[in-house]
Amino acid sequence: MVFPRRPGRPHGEFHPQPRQFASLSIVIAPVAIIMGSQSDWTTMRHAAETLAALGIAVETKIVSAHRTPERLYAFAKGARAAGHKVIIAGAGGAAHLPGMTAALTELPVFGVPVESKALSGVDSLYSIVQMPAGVPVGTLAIGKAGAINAALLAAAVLALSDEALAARLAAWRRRQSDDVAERPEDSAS
Ligand code: RP5
Repeated sequence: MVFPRRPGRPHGEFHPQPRQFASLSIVIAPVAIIMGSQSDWTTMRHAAETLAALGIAVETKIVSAHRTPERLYAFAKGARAAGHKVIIAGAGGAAHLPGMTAALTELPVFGVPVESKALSGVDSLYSIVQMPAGVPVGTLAIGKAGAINAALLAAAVLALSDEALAARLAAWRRRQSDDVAERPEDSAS
């Protein structure tokens, strides 16, 4: 099945994992990456790339809590039925997207505070991390590190029920360890 590019999806990113049901081939993306603005994509693409490296299908979408509240409601309410298992939500400034999403779905939501120009992402972090008891958002670090770690955390959740993915995640971490030199060199950046 071919999924057309839809407006509002940065780069039309979609990494399909087809599953065969009789003659019908459908695509399910266990992870949805949503973000408040196109400007968040430079950060959130690191989450998409990390998931792609682990062979996990993702759907990416711009969903703004402030500018497109109805899109947010429709997305969050339909997320489970769409086959998503984990949602990664990145936003900057008055970053209500992860919290509002978590309020509208029981799926796990990981929030990535995007580094804002005015306050370097501290505003984003505070907006996301201080959820009142009862509606959790797993909050990651500000910026690229948070986007990558959100993807790795999503992968770890999915790996609980997917042994092949658990092996890929373990291999990814082994490679990361292997890449760390024993001693620093003058020429290394
Ligand atoms: C938030 O406002 C977005 O998540 C973004 O980080 C921030 C700025 O958005 P733009 O003005 O760049 O669209 O909603």
